[in-house]
Amino acid sequence: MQELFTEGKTLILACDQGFEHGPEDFNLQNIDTQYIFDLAIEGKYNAVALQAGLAKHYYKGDNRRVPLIVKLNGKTKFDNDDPVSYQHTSVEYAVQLGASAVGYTIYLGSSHEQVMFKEFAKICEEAHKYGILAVCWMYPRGPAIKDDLDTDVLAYAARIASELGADIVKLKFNGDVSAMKWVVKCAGKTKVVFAGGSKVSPSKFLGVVEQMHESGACGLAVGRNVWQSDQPLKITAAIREVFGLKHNL
Ligand code: FBP
Repeated sequence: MQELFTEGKTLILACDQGFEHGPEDFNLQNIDTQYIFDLAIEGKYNAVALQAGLAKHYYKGDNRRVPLIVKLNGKTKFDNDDPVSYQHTSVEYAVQLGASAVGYTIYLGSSHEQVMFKEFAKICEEAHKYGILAVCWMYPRGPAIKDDLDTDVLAYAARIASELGADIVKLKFNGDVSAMKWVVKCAGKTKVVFAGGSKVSPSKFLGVVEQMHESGACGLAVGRNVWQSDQPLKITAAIREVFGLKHNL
């Protein structure tokens, strides 16, 4: 079985977009969660991140070769002005499903941020009691946020995730390597992974991946730029190379 970290690095294949954005992100091939697991196994990903309902149906047999991150909350694309995303699945159930980690999204800057802070802090406590990790998708969004990619905002997001108890924080990347180095520092001992974003050309994406690596990230939690690609294993090999991981895929 693959481990959640390889030489301190982690590459997570995210597939919670069906919930967050809707099926429009998918096609006839990648809408099949088995396709995502096949990619994760062949691409030697350190984890697949998805909702419990998908894990229940697919996290069995050979698919267990890749560690599982179960998302405990989720919201739709219809709710972005002042977003809130409540916990709808327990840590205990994630553990029963075989999870190595649980994931939770916080919308820093929403008028509901306190609810999400409280839920996530409790999730960290429970996850650590079970001996699994807690991953925070920390997305500044809502009435208090003018620019979600502002360095001070991202640094604040990183810091709060760390102070709440996250083992890994997932952040968006603003393209300024020296600024993002500061953001990574603000996360302290919490490891930083960057989100992939909507699909761009492979060369553009890999240029950003190089900058992400240079910023001190321990990896990526990427979805669309991999599973929407015609050559997902080729792009995976290139990402692995940037992070200094073996890539004889
Ligand atoms: P992508 O690499 O496809 O962008 O996935 C990263 C991710 O964080 C997903 O885990 C999540 O569903 C989505 O982006 C959230 O996107 P948005 O910023 O539109 O809410």
